[in-house]
Amino acid sequence: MSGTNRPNTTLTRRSFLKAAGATAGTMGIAGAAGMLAADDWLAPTEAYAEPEERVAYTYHQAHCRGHCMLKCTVRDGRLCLIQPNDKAKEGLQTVCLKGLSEIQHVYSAERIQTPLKRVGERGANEFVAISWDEAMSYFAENVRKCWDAYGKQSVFVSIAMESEVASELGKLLSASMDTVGGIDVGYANGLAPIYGGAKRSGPLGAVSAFNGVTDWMNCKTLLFVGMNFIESSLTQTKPFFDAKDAGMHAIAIDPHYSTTATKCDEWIPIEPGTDAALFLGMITQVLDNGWYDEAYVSAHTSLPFLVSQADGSLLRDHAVDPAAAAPEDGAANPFLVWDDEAQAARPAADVESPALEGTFTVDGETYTTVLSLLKKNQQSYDTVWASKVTGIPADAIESLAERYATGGPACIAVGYGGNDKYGNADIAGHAAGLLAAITGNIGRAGGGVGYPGFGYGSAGLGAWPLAEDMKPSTLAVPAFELPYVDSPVKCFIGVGDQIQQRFADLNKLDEWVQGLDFIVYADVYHSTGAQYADLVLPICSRFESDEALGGVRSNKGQVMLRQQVLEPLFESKTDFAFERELARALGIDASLPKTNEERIVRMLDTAKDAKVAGITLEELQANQGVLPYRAPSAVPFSDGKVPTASGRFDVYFPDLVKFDQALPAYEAPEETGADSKLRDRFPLQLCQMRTRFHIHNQFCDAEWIRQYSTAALHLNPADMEQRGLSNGDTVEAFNDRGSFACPVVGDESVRPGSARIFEGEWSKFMNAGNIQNVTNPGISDRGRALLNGPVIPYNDTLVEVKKA
Ligand SMILES: Nc1nc2c(c(=O)[nH]1)N[C@H]1C(S)=C(S)[C@@H](COP(=O)(O)OP(=O)(O)OC[C@H]3O[C@@H](n4cnc5c(=O)[nH]c(N)nc54)[C@H](O)[C@@H]3O)O[C@H]1N2
Ligand SMILES: Nc1nc2c(c(=O)[nH]1)N[C@H]1C(S)=C(S)[C@@H](COP(=O)(O)OP(=O)(O)OC[C@H]3O[C@@H](n4cnc5c(=O)[nH]c(N)nc54)[C@H](O)[C@@H]3O)O[C@H]1N2
Ligand SMILES: [Mo]
Repeated sequence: MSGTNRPNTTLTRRSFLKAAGATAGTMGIAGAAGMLAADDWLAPTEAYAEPEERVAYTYHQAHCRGHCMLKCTVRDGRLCLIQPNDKAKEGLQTVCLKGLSEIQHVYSAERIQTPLKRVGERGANEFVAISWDEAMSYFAENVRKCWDAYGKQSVFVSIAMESEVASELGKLLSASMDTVGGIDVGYANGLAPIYGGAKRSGPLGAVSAFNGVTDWMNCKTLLFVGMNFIESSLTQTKPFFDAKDAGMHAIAIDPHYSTTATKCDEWIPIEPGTDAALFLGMITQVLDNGWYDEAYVSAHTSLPFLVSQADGSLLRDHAVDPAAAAPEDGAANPFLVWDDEAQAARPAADVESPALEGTFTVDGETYTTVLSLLKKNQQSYDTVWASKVTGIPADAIESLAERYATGGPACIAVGYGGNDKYGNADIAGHAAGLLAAITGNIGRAGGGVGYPGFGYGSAGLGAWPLAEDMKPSTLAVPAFELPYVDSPVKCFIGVGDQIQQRFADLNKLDEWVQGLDFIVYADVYHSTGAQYADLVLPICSRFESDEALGGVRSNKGQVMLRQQVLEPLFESKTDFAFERELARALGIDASLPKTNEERIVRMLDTAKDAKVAGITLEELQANQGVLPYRAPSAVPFSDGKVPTASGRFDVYFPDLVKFDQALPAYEAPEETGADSKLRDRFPLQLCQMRTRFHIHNQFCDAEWIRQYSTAALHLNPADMEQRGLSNGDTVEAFNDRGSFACPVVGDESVRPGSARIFEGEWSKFMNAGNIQNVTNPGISDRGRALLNGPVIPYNDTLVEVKKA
């Protein structure tokens, strides 16, 4: 990796002369040069009497929920100071230690400096440096080979959330794309059908039933369920503490004494993977005590609807045609309820107080209300049962249910980690949504259920119009099943480190990877996935751009601009520049914008959402690259409109009758469940979670961050003692799928019977192997029938641990 474009070659003549002429009064050039010998490409900024300084604004990473707007000071070509952008909205003038660490991290030794072509065996990590021109010809040649031999869907594009504009790459190549990703959809699979959330267009679908963290000011009781907010939403924790100061009672339900649990009023430890049982127990308690809101249930939910005893379908005005192109909604084909006065089944909209319970005969068939069926269903799920499954004392479940139902408005904030990464997460989501629905906590200020978003709704910007035929191909196989099933995919393009992050069971993955024709890795850092690639491409960080403008985004109630802070370091390019180069090499660049500025202006000009429409580039530039949304957001569903088939909260799922899940029915986790046979050999559940120090695999290499966080397996001291382990020992964690090794640390906050680790650690920072060597790729048949497909049950993983 020699001959790269070192930044000190871009030193201006003026600053060079100044550096050369510096005297002992400042810092001598000899001293500065000595200090900088280890990284000789750094400009010796310390040596200048009058530094050349400028300020520019950009946004930082988004996946940690931060997307902080940063004010960056560049001195003599080097990034030297990072502060929050003081024009950002109040409460969003944030930066965390990850942002501050960028002063060092953008210059990390792990940056990919130049395009690299594999020379050794796949996986051996041996490459030679090539030019961008060579890289693009090589890329285009291999894509064409795949197109000719197997068709366009043989090229698969997988994109990290952080990459910019790279989703266009999938369209550009008409490639197969990651539509069913198996990640962050577990709870949503059970929640979204209740409020009509669309199929994964955002994490919880197009609409969420979470009101936004700023609405916690109206909340009296907050449940964090498998949500370590203080670490995984670090820069947006202020609304939480403000609400607590205003009297909100917060409860963390978590197997471990998480950072969030330490900041809550109560911590309720729970057996991993059993959230559904807790919610089911709470529902029974609420129903038995009549704590549900009858008026709300009658008017806003499907609980009064009539279920056929024969086949579990809902009674409608006329029979549903299974072959119909689009399903009929409640306006075209009303859902019926029982009208006591008329002694007949009538459209829900026409009956003010429908029968909530009872069994009725309509046209000779027997029907029961959803509520009656629920009460029957719940007979198996009393609090004693829930206590056995969750390990939470029955009286604690009872008081929790009472507080939630009677101490509202109450909000349930669920995590994308925790139980979301279990095959039974949809059942937990269904039960959580049902609990919120019967207590009237959806569509109400201070209520809500779902993953905690910031609360300004999304406000999409426009898009650059590509040529008509530039659409992704459809892939019948869910992306994460690619390694394990037959598929047409022969070429894998990972934008961001997808091979390590988006699959489980890395050893199995390895076999698949060896059989592929061509693998590309386009990333900022040389992380684990790079080692499998045939071609590695250097993308630049959010601080760098070859043009004055690098991008535009809309998030957390603001439109944000990425200005050029630095010129691209080394030979790196923006995602946009890389895509344009590739399109040019393939001769398909005609419909692409010529510049990033052109693209940004178009995205702003064609934005339709009233919250962002009319915001111009000039206005953004005049306000340090950030502007607040123009219209406030309302509490979702507070207008009484729910985009489900019935227009109400649909808590009964007729499509899942065949899986016995029309109403939530408990299912234990497959691998880690109490009855699992594997428990004898691998007694520890492996919990993988986030840390405020990393974003998945990002910042693992950042030296300033490494002072605080390096790879370690955390065990309860009792489990350490049982295995004869001491703090700092190198241990091997293993199961039948594989193993990894790293230091072990005793930690009282870890639940006995679990081992805990921060996911995303690069292989090179482990003593051996990768966390992903042991993770569970298993998926269920029911999973395939769910709204967003099955989940990768990362946390449903058992291991044993021994001294390495
Ligand atoms: N074992 C285990 N695995 C897991 C999980 C788990 O709990 N356990 N969690 C899963 C979850 S929830 C998720 S969301 C995924 C996340 O996995 P990813 O979606 O891959 O994570 P990101 O943080 O979005 O992206 C990380 C990559 O993008 C690169 N990158 C950063 N900025 C840019 C850019 O501007 N351009 C380009 N091209 N690349 C950039 C980073 O260097 C990094 O390699 O991981 C999943 N993997
Ligand atoms: N700093 C930082 N922030 C991030 C990310 C990051 O990588 N770094 N990643 C982002 C992404 S993509 C995601 S998906 C989110 C995830 O963020 P979170 O949803 O907060 O997920 P985790 O940190 O995995 O786990 C949350 C909590 O669940 C607990 N838990 C584990 N198993 C169970 C269980 O079975 N039941 C219950 N009730 N609790 C359980 C864990 O102990 C942990 O405290 O974070 C986002 N924010
Ligand atoms: Mo995620």
